[in-house]
Amino acid sequence: VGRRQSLIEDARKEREAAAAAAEAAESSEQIVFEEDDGKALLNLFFTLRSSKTSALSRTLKVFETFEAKIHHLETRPCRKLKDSSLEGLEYFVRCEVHLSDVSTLISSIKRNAEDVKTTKEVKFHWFPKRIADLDRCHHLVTKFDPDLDQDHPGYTDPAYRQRRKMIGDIAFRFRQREVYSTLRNLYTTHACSEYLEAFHLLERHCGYSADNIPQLEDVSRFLKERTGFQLRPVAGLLSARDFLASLAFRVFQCTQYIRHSSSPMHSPEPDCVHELLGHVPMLADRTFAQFSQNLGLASLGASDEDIEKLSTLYWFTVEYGLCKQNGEVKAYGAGLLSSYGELVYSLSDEPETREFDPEAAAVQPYQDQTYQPVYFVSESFLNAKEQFRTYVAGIKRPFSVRYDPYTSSIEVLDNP
Ligand code: HBI
Ligand code: FE
Repeated sequence: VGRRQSLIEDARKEREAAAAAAEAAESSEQIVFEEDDGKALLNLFFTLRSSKTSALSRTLKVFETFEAKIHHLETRPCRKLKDSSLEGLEYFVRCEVHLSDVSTLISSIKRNAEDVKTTKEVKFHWFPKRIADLDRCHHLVTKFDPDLDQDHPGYTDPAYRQRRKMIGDIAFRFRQREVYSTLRNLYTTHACSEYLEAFHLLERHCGYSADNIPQLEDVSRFLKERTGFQLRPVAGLLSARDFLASLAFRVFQCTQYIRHSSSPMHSPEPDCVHELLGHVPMLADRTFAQFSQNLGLASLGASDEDIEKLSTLYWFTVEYGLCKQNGEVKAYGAGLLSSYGELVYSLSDEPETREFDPEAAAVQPYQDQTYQPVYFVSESFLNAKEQFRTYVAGIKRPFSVRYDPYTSSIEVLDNP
């Protein structure tokens, strides 16, 4: 018990130091998201096939990302894989993680490993310490839920259940303030000036606020007036080819659902937080909008290899790009501006940064499970746009394309 107590004590001190540092970095506004969320001891059993060469390093990266303290790690040759052509190792890992990271950590491990089994012991539970913390007390007891409990008097009444669902959704949406306020506090110091300018307009004119999710149509109308971009609802992640093609028409495919409430700070797929806080403000900048459309135009009819390169370029610019402004480095990538953790990380001393070069960025391996190991820094959007023009000239296509804004259509010109 003594050792346990001292571990808890250590963890608490670390968290307090981190919180104090973050607080010092902020201006006068309070930090709404407090990271002290309880700790769990997690036992993980899984198998990694030796044919998947990067599985081990990816798996270890997951532990690193979630700052898991590994207490024990053991391996043995795998006995279960019947197929003799397959070989692997069985792993047993015991580690200490934040309670709120447990489910994301496990699902990340499942992407690389097989036969994942887990057990969890809670070390201590987080509890609210100020009234704003009640945003995080949102775990419903489903016992008497009219949608799930057959004995509920409303179970067979669809109209009643529909009404209950509507009311329930309002309650859940109330928690939006947590993500919004946390990110908003960071923008002043971390976001580029183009982003900040548009963000303030969106707050003033489009219903951006901590307790409101704006309507797609209002935001789309705003963008249309600024840069001609419009939003189009999409049900989820599209293929890179389809997604890039829409950019050629200044159409941005925008998800409308919100991330699961059990994991407010993280979403594995794009959601409306990512689109509205990450992409939309940047699409209101003329140069950035033109750059985005040029990416789209270059993708039309391109080979699979070129699509792969263009989508990697998209990744290191539109999603994870950094840029220089008045001697400082700022973020303009949507993946950064919609993720508290990576936004702070990307501008810290930790990651490697390189000068943006389309040739290099198009083939740089990237991470979609943890923070990026490297970021590309552009001199300016104008500069990036010009560099990209040169890059596109090197892509071979038996035809060229031109966008006609009067008819919103693509003209295909055969090359002589
Ligand atoms: N689909 N709906 C949607 N939203 C995106 O942001 C998105 C996508 N498909 C692919 C993609 N982004 C990028 O990773 C690039 O491949 C273009
Ligand atoms: Fe995105």
